[in-house]
Amino acid sequence: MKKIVILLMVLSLFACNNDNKTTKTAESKKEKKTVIVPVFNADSAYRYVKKQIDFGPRVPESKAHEQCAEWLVSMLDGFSDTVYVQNFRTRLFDGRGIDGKNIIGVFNPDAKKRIVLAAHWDTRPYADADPDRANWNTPIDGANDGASGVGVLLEIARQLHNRKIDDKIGVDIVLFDLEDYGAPSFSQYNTEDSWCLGSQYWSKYPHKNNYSAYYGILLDMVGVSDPSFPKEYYSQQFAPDISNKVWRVARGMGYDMHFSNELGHPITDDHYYMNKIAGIPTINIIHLEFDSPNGSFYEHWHTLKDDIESIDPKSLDMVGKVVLNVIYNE
Ligand code: AHN
Ligand code: ZN
Repeated sequence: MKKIVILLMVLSLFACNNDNKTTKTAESKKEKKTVIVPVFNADSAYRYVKKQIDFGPRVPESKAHEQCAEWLVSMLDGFSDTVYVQNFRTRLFDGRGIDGKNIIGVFNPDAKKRIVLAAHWDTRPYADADPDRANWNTPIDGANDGASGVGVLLEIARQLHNRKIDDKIGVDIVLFDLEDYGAPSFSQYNTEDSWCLGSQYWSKYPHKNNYSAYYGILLDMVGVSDPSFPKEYYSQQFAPDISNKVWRVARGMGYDMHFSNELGHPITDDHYYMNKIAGIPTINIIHLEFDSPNGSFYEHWHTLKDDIESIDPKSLDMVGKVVLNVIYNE
């Protein structure tokens, strides 16, 4: 775990082509940036996913939720320059008041150009998509739905700690709470704005006054085998340049089978509110299936089978490597 292999990459993305002169000038040399991108460790990310699941379902206000929060804070504290714990109180779909906790790790706090990386760390209290209705009120492990994105981001945090990113780039890792407590499908409650309560709160009241970022990347359900990441609809609406850039990098790395240029369905996820309320152009890297019976989500979504068996370290690796490549080449 202490050993880090360094990969040398030459960035050609921003190389300018409008120079037809045969002599190389100092100017044209400057346009090529040599960047060292640290190597994402899939085993480490996988352990971070497993660790979360071992706490039990992280349902807000439960013991497992509290213990997991403590662990996440200590991890980000070890990796980042500053950790913010944003405690907030909000309302659930049924009007009940509930406490939540967004956890934010900040790298290079003084950099003006910032990138925000996000995932949700809470898990759904209802397995309301389970084939067995007796399970509908049972909380889920959320291995893919929640833990996968957080596991990748923790490994990215570890890499950011080991190899400092350019001083001009600030990175904020935001772990949202209360993403997955939306109105159950078996209830009569209105689902509108009942999801993503942590990101709605943070988008209204960011951890720092006047906070903004150049762009954001949300990771949701990035852990299944042979994933398909079409360009999610809202990402393409709100942040087409970011979406296109990330997909270009991914496809350039040989992941074109997984990062297709197809347009995916709109998903009301944390990035929606980051775009709508905070005004940060944010994309969602989310596994979506066109022929899925449950509205484009993966087969074990919101069922008791969203457990560690659903997680393939190769997928965590792919997503982690793409995000690291994007941010270190910024
Ligand atoms: C809707 O189902 C509208 N939003 C769900 C977003 C989500 C739930 N992502 C993970 N779990
Ligand atoms: Zn969910």
